[in-house]
Amino acid sequence: MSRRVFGIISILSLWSSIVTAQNDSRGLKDYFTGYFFVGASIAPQETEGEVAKLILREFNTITAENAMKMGPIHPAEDRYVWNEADQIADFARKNGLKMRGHTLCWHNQTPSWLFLDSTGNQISKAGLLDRLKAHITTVMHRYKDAIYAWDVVNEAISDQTDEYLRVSPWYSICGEEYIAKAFQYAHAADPEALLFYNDYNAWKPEKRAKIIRLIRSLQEQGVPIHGIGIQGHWSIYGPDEAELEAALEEYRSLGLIIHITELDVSVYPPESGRRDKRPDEDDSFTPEKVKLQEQQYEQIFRVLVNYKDDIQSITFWNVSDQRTWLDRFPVRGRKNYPLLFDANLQKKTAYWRVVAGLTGEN
Ligand code: HAH
Repeated sequence: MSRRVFGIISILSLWSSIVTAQNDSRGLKDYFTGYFFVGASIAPQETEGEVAKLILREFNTITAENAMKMGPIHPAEDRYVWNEADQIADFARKNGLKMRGHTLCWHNQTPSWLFLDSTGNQISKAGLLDRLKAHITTVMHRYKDAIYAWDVVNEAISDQTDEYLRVSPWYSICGEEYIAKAFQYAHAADPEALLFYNDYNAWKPEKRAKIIRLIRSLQEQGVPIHGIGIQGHWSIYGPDEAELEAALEEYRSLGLIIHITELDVSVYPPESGRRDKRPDEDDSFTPEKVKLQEQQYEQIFRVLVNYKDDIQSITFWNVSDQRTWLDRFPVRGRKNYPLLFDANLQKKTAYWRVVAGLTGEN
């Protein structure tokens, strides 16, 4: 072989190995280009080390799992704790990731001072709304340059059949009005931010009807709301394709941006009450569960891709099976395997089923 031909072959083979290496480093964000942003909720320590590498390879959007909730970030009326939230926002800024803010007004993980006045009695409606405004304004101003979309109100709808709004302290003290107020304060704090109402079980017809009622009433009042956050806390046992499609059809008719905000596919049937794991309960990831999860992820993404013009972003709730909130909820101490990466941060078979659905590859 002449030196010239040898040289050309070497260059070609080098080029092809570079292309292969680049292809190998593709992540979900690359497969989903042209469909939606894809991301995960994270903890501050995940902005470093192996998990950070995985996040940067796979995702182009993040959410703070807990660090921006009212309890952690605003533990006393005149004190904000910024370090954990800052660490996550800085990770997004430094790496050019999009970021969703979660969450400005929720009934859980609230600080103990919030609903009490200086004498320890329940605070007045005017007092609580002033606090809500101060909180929303301060937090949104700090992260204006990093966060493009906020879950303004989280989980305000009741799960009870004969009840519309959840009877939380927000509702008991302010009535329905706190919801519109939260959106108005948020819009004033950052007129550019996309503002979302976010809730779970949003695919269920009964809850869906209440969410639609709330959003339509906000729209009729001229309240600035731009999106619906559908928490995807789903399971290998449901929802099925028809149920998801019916929900997405109805939500898209509101003319809002749709975000799938908290996606995970539990390997257990849904349970409402909290409890401890029973000693005899098998919490291994059996071949049967593996198979059902592959099928469920494939089916979910088959539907979501068909709604790519309405869905802007999909966020997994946690990164990998190494650490997920579902290891504690609703059953304390029962291991769950709800994500696309295993406990060693490796891609699961369900990952490849999702990718194959997008690209036709295996
Ligand atoms: C979500 N609630 C919250 O929005 C999020 O902030 C938290 O980290 C985890 C889950 C979901 C939820 C549920 O699926 C069932 C009952 C209550 C709450």
